[in-house]
Amino acid sequence: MAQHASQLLPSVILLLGLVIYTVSQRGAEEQFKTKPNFIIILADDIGWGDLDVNQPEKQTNNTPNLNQMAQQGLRLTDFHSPASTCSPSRAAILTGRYGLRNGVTHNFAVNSVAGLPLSEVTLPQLLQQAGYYTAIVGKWHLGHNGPYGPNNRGFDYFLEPQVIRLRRSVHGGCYSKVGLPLVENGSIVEQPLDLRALTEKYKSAALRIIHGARARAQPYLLFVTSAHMHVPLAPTVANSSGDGVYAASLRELDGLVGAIKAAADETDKGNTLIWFTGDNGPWEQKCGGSAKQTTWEGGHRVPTVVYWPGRIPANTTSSAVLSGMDIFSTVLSMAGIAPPSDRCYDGIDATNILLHGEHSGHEFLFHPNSGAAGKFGDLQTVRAGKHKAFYITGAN
Ligand SMILES: [Ca+2]
Repeated sequence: MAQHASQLLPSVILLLGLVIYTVSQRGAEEQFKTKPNFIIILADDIGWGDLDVNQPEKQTNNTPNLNQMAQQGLRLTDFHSPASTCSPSRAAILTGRYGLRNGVTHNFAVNSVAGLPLSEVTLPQLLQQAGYYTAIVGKWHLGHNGPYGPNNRGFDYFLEPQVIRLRRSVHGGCYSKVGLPLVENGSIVEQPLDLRALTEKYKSAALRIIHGARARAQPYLLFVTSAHMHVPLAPTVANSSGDGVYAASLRELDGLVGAIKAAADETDKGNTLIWFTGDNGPWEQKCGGSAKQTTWEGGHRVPTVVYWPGRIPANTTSSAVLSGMDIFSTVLSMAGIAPPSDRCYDGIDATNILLHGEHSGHEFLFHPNSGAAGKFGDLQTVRAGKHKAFYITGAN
């Protein structure tokens, strides 16, 4: 009898293993069905007023898709980038922490050896660990060497024009002839990159990611970090000049947003959150002293629209004081993921503001110096309610 039982044992273990595997697969599939997808679109150097509906009196029509997204979702009118330049803002968005905590207070340069400190835990890392497919399409700017690249910081996939390697051409200060590489998962796939064809590449990669994740029934994080509206502006519309180039670039960015939204709606409408915002304000040439790098409003108040049909009430506006750092806490909360408890976070969970019409944002929101004056990263401007105190201003 004992011998008979011992002969049966391997079969029983095998059967049990199959049952556990099947149940766990079903469990994973059920989980995927309920986990929302997240698309975060981060424009570069975009101005608050570049969104048509933020300044209706100007009667511009450069952002019809974003206008429609605002009409079908929530427009946040008092939303601020966490810093007034690229790298510190992106680091804070992905970690939910000010640069003084996450270590990124300056822009990384072509000769920077490191990047976002490896001790930092990123939003894509946490989502990836929870079963999400994670992808970044566009500018990374948080370290381009060795372990500091996107694949090692939580992204399964990246497609990045390495703008950090951009150098001015000697031809009259123009940007026309640069050896800019397009990098996909660590390999150069095009060099020099044709900037005028870049938006189409962003679009096809983004749509491939959305459709691919849907085909696998896997939730996803798609982080689209377009180089629009950062110079050099290179819209596909030829022969533009002056303001025409800027407006054409804006319309191109808006078209990209529209294509991504259409793909999200087509594949998983009602289960996909789209959050559009900017990494910092525009160049000084566009808006005078209140520009990127400064802690004046133009430096960090960015156009922001959040869209989730069926979950976020349509055609709503909130003036809650919010920050790009809140994306970290809010997305994790919606995905049912708790961030590591061994560190402090500066972002807040804005779920109730997005989904339930609450209006209580940050009681205090600090704006770090981003190169205009004072020490990089120091919090020397603070917002409290309708008041804002400057301790060091920089440009006027
Ligand atoms: Ca920027």
